Amino acid sequence: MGFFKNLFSKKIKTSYKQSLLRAQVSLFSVLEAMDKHNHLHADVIEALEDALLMSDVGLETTTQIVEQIQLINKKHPITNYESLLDVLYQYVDEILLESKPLVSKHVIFVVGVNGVGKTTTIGKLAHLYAQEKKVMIIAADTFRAAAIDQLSIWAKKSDVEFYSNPSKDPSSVIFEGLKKAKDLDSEIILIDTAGRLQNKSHLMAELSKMRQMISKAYGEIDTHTFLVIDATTGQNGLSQAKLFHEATKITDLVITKLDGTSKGGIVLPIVSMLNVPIAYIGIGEGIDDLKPFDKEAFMQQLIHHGVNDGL
Ligand SMILES: Nc1nc2c(ncn2[C@@H]2O[C@H](COP(=O)(O)OP(=O)(O)O)[C@@H](O)[C@H]2O)c(=O)[nH]1
Ligand SMILES: [Mg+2]
Repeated sequence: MGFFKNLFSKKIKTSYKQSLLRAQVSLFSVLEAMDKHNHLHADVIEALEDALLMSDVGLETTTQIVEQIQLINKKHPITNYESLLDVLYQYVDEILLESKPLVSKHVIFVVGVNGVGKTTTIGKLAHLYAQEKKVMIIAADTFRAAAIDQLSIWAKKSDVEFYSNPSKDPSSVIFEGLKKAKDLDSEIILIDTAGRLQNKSHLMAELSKMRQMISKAYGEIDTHTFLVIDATTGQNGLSQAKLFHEATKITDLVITKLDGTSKGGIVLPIVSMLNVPIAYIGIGEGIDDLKPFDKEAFMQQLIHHGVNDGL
C-alpha cells in the first residue's frame, strides 16, 4: 500500500499547475459582473453559465450548479466574487472523488474509444509501476498489427514483460497472457484493448466477454477497469462513459490530453454520472506525462481563484 500515493508526489503540484493552465474554467466575465453588481445579479448567473458551458461542464451539471448557488444565495447572500468561487469550489469538491490507493497485486483492464490514449496510458503506467513492481503488459488489441507493435515498443522502453498473439482473438490473448503473468508472478498486469465506438453493441459485448475472461483465467485478483476519456472530445465523452459503464463496469477514469484543452470541465458531468474516481490524468505525450489524480491541485486549477493567470 501507499507507494502509489507517494510516487512523484513532490513533483506533482508544479507540473499540475503548468499543464492544466489551459483546462481552467474561464471566470473573468463572472468576476467583472460580480464586481459591477455586488450581488447574484442575472448577469452574474449568465456569465457563470456561459463559463461552465464553454468549459464543457454540460447543460445538466451547469443547471445543477447554478440552482445550488441560487439556493445558498437565498440563505446567505453572495456579495462578492470570492464567496461565489467558494460555493462553486465546494460543489466541485462534492462531485469529485478521491481515488483509493490500489492494492499491490492487480489487473488494470483499459477500455475506451479509438485514439483517446489507451495504449499511451498503458505505456506510461508501465513506466510508473516498473520502478517498484513486476509489470506485465498484455496487448489484446489484436485487430491491427501496428497496435501490438506500438505497445511492445512501450514495454521495451520500461523493460517490462509483454504478451500478445496476433493470430488469436482478444479473449484468448487475455487468457494466455494471464496464465503467463501467473507463472511469472507479475504484480501489475496491464491489458490493452482495441478502441471501439460505444454504440457498436457487438463490440461492447465482446468487451464484457473479455472482462469476464480475467477471473476465468487467473482466479481471484483485484481488477480495475479504467475508462480512458480524451478531455478534448466534448459532450460525446458522456455517452462514452454511460455505454462503457453498461458494458463493463468502470471502476476508475483516466482523463487524457488535459494539456491541450480549454474544456477541463467535462470531468464534472462524467464523474457525477459514473460516481467513480479519476485515477490518473494525461498531460502530454511523453512517458512521464501521466500523473496520479490530485483532487485538491486539480480543483485549484479548474476553479481558479487568481485573476490574471490562465484567463
Ligand atoms: N497531448 C496529449 N496527447 C496524448 C495524451 N495521451 C495520448 N496522447 C496522444 O493521442 C494519440 C492516440 O493515442 P493512443 O494511445 O494510440 O490511443 P488509443 O487508440 O486509445 O490507444 C497519440 O498521438 C498519443 O501520443 C495526453 O495526455 N496528451
Ligand atoms: Mg491503442
